[in-house]
Amino acid sequence: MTSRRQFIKISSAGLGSLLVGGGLRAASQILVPDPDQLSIDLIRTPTYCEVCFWKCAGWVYKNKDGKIWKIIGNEEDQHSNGRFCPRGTGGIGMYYDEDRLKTPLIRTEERGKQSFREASWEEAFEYIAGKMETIAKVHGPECIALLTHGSGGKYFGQLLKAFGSNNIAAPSYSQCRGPREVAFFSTFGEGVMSPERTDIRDTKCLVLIGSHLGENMHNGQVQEMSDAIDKGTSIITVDPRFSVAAGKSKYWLPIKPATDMALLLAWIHVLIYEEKYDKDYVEKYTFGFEQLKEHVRDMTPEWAYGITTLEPGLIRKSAIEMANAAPAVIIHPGRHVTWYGDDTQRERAIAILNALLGSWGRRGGFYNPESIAVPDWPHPEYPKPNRTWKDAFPGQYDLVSSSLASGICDATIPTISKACNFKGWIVNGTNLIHTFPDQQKTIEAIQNLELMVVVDTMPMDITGWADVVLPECTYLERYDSIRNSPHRKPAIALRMPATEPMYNTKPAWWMAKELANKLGLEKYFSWNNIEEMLDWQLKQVGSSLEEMQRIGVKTFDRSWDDLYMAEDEEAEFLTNTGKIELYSTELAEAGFDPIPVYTAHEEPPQGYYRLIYGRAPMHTFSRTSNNPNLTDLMDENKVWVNPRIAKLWGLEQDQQVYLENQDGIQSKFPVKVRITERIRWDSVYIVHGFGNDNKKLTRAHGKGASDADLITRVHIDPIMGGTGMRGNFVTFQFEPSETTTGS
Ligand SMILES: Nc1nc2c(c(=O)[nH]1)N[C@H]1C(S)=C(S)[C@@H](COP(=O)(O)OP(=O)(O)OC[C@H]3O[C@@H](n4cnc5c(=O)[nH]c(N)nc54)[C@H](O)[C@@H]3O)O[C@H]1N2
Ligand SMILES: Nc1nc2c(c(=O)[nH]1)N[C@H]1C(S)=C(S)[C@@H](COP(=O)(O)OP(=O)(O)OC[C@H]3O[C@@H](n4cnc5c(=O)[nH]c(N)nc54)[C@H](O)[C@@H]3O)O[C@H]1N2
Ligand code: SF4
Ligand SMILES: [Mo]
Repeated sequence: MTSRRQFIKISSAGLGSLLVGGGLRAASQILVPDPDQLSIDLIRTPTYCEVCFWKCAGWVYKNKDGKIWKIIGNEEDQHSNGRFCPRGTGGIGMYYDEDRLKTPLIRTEERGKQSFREASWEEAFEYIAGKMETIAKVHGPECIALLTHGSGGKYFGQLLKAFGSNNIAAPSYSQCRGPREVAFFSTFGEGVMSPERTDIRDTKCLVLIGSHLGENMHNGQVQEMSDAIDKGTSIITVDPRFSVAAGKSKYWLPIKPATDMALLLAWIHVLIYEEKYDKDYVEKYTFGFEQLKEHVRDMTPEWAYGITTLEPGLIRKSAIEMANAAPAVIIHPGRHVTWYGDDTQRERAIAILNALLGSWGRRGGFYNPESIAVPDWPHPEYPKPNRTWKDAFPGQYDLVSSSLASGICDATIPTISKACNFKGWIVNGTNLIHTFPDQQKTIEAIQNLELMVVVDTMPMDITGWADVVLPECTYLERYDSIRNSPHRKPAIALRMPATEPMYNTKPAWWMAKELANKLGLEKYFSWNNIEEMLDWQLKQVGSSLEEMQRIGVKTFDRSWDDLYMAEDEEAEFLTNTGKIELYSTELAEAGFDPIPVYTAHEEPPQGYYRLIYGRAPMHTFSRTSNNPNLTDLMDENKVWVNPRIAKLWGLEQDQQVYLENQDGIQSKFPVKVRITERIRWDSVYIVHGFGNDNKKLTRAHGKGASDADLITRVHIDPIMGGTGMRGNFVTFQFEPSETTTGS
């Protein structure tokens, strides 16, 4: 029987070990306390982690010299339950990384040459404010956009709104979870949210479709999954790759990539035609069952077999397994779901399956999360912008509630038809060169800007394209916005500085406030200092800065006893019909398929393999690629190749190859081959976040290959504008081509 020990263990007080990947040292080993230090007085301050977006709350400990020593989870925190993942434990490396940005920089040569001179904060702000004012005068303030991922974005967002632009976007929507949010909204009238509202703790059957928990280390979910495995929960994993989760699964469905829709429709067929769905729930709460039934009439497991290569028996058995567990079953919606362009529809199929099994609103299915509203410091009303990014896409994306980061990028390239061209970008905590697909397009957009500001902690590929680089201090050296993400119980968490910022670095809130002063917008930032502002905010929700500095996390009671729907509850859903829409009236009105349809995707040409990608437990994208603690555990990615294909090409284990895609674009750097049965023959796999091309990254530069270099073909989701990135195919090359631009 599988057990938690064999799965993955999230470190308890930083001393746990990592049991994947074989032969890896524990993340904590390098941080294990020096025995001499154990007796000394430790000073601890609260924080929440910035190494990924799960935002675990923890404690930062310092030694008697006042040096940051270790980080451990806060026991009160629902995101971490007192335990950090290997990346969070290694987060200290962000602070100690000697390659950090140290002072503001201003570009001296043409963009992208990466030549800068050091500047004072005053000079940097003068430069930025001057350009912003010119752009506002000539083109309108709306032509400045904020592209942001991470905590400090809140303050730059306030600055931009005060300036007159609402164009604030995160790649975690258009390159990540947007399709699932739109799909769940159109089905249930609510989104999945972050952290996901999946009740893995109490589930009896967890179905993972490409979602690779265990490599995707989003903490609370991984802990709940490992406990669930201990309790005998059955896991069903659909993945062309034998993932860590697949290794713990009752059923692994090694699907042919890009065909998941056929499997989902066949599962729906089995549940309906073998009468395994939750009849009471469907009758009481859903709309469009008869249409759905008719729609999937011929979508049998035998039909899906021809498309997915999955045995019909396996499709049937796995569907029955889910039905037997219902309603304590989760067809996990995944998180990074911008795959093939029909992603909102695939997510709709997932939502429909959950509805048929009655898992939405049920224990062991999806719970109803609650958060606490923390009011903003009072400020005058923001000016009303005349235009938004949506004006660049007339008649499109009506169902999209958040701004599209990639939409802003597209609308920066001047064309006659686009009504809103962007002239200035403020980029905060997002490495857009590797985050957006189609790098040439990103670079073309940047080359059309009149102002490009990058706020970052590290010299990354994106900072190389900036006019002005603003060095932020790390999350361990600053206050930040209050974390108030939804969870089983509402809670807040505080991040405060454990120490003074190193070098000439500053927090985002300070930069935004200073820029506001320069732009004559000081009335929007009328607090004297961040402590005053946070204390005021915290007092509005019955706490105070003093209390939060002491406890770090405060959990509140729910205002309603509605974590799950009550049996026979008369529930009304926030959809057009007030029901869970198996047939989506909203999609129908907008001219899209109201029930998901299977469409075939392009196959790799002869000699090419589909490029798929994912996460490694010890890294977060390029965010950690230079982190001294984490590069110690993994300092490059490898390309996973099936033995059959390795033989065909005469590839050896660890041989270096270049990958070249269908458009003749080669990886900037060579990557080692990992020959493994764990990947289908028709695909290759790499971990995202490597192949960085900034020479100032002494550990990460040129290590491994970037999947983003090779994603030149993008399949845009017509419903929500997400960028499908898995329709690219690569072959092997043994020499760099002339166009290879790595330096
Ligand atoms: N090809 C490809 N593209 C992808 C993905 C993929 O798997 N493959 N994944 C997609 C997904 S799921 C997502 S969510 C996005 C994520 O995309 P990003 O959020 O852009 O990811 P990172 O590469 O981690 O870039 C983070 C940047 O923030 C900087 N940073 C770290 N800490 C701080 C800080 O405290 N302050 C500031 N100001 N900066 C900081 C880092 O140095 C780095 O430059 O990418 C998407 N794009
Ligand atoms: N350690 C670590 N954890 C992270 C992150 C990180 O950077 N590092 N990033 C976080 C973020 S922002 C996100 S969005 C999540 C993303 O993580 P998830 O949402 O869990 O996964 P994806 O990135 O969508 O998908 C990766 C998996 O999809 C499989 N796959 C590829 N093509 C197909 C296909 O056609 N069908 C099926 N069924 N499977 C396919 C791949 O083999 C791989 O196992 O991870 C989060 N957790
Ligand atoms: S999951 Fe890990 S990296 Fe992400 S916030 Fe939590 S401790 Fe940090
Ligand atoms: Mo993501």
